[in-house]
Amino acid sequence: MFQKDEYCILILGLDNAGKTTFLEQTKTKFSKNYKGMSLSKITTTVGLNIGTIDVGKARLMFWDLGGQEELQSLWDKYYAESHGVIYVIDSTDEGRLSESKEAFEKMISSEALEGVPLLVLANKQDVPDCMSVPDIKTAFSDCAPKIGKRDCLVQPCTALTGDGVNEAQYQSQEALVLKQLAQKRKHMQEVLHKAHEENNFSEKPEGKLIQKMEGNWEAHLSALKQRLHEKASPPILG
Ligand SMILES: Nc1nc2c(ncn2[C@@H]2O[C@H](COP(=O)(O)OP(=O)(O)OP(=O)(O)O)[C@@H](O)[C@H]2O)c(=O)[nH]1
Ligand SMILES: [Mg+2]
Repeated sequence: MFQKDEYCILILGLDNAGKTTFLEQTKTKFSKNYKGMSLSKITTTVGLNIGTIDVGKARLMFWDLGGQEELQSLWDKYYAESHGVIYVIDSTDEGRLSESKEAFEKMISSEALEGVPLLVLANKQDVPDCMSVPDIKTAFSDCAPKIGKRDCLVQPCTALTGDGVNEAQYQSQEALVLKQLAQKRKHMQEVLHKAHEENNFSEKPEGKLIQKMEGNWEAHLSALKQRLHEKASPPILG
């Protein structure tokens, strides 16, 4: 039977950033016949909202967590299970941008999220004079070393109207494919190295195999990255 690839995506960010609005908007856009709650009726999340959508061959399961300070300590319970993180920023709230950056830095410092692709949404772009994507990138620029080799994209978004929501989903799906490839590659290498050790080969038999595999993998990866970057504003890391 045909089974979809399933991915868990965390939606994180400070309270009032627009995470639940984004999730509801996403469900409305991607699920036929979904009659969502009125967006104006959404109140602060105490606990967790879950939503599932199908995009192409992938099934994305979103976990939208509460962003209030005392709820942020619960975020890391979900890290180990997640394949991607969408981090939502309120672009109208310059006063809390440094607080948001601190929460972001703490999150990406967690070992459990190593290598997990990140999608940063500069939300509420409908509000005049809000911070732009370049403004937010500048403010977050010193996070680059901590982001490391992870894929990290910053996208403008208006969860309330749905602008940018399709692109956001597209990006996260592509980023997840990258993650999956990276994991496969790591696994293959581990298997090959183990085989080498167990058989005590005098010559490294896996050398060529890994080279071949890496050749394919790199080609696939760069093609995906190309597509990703064509559709998105440049990632934090060039
Ligand atoms: N103008 C504007 N307002 C938005 C947008 N997205 C969300 N909001 C508003 O921002 C407020 C907070 O939205 P929520 O979705 O509840 O925020 P949250 O991040 O889930 O907050 P917590 O659950 O407390 O962590 C609500 O009043 C939303 O209507 C947007 O794109 N534009
Ligand atoms: Mg919420």
